[in-house]
Amino acid sequence: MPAILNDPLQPHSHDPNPEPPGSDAAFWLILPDTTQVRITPAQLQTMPRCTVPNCFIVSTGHGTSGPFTFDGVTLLHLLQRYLLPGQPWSQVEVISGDGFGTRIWAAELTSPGITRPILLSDTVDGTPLSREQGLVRLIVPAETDDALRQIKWVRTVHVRV
Ligand SMILES: Nc1nc2c(c(=O)[nH]1)N[C@H]1C(S)=C(S)[C@@H](COP(=O)(O)O)O[C@H]1N2
Ligand SMILES: [Mo]
Repeated sequence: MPAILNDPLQPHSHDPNPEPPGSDAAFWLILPDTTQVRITPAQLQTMPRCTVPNCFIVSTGHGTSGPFTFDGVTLLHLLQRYLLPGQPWSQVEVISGDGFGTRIWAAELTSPGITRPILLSDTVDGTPLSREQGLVRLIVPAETDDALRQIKWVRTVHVRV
């Protein structure tokens, strides 16, 4: 019987998947005009880096882990690097290789005074993230409820008008 999937972008109870969906950690940035850019972990390392300390992965199932210091590239930087100046966008859908995801609104990236920005992370506590740990992992520092936005194995970052 085929599985019926929930909308992965709405918060819902979820048993975390421990198993990476394949070994390729590259992801696709999809721009509003449907241009697709493939971004590898090696390319992320050449971009301006950001460190966010005191992050927690709060699992309702297997408890809280952390604090972690995550390192990576801010999602805002990635967008600014590839979007044309003035190109409109309102939200970003971040989806993993195992079909999990979250929707990020522009205000979460661009509001003034953000000190703990949303990251595409490849490093935890100074050590490269393993594929099992989620490489490349979206880290949403402001989410401290249920880890539903801490997306492991990012495969597509879809910027929408
Ligand atoms: N790609 C992906 N990311 C995911 C999940 C998942 O199943 N797939 N589960 C989420 C949930 S419910 C939890 S509790 C955490 C678990 O993170 P951990 O494996 O680092 O403890 O990952 C989150 N991110
Ligand atoms: Mo969870």
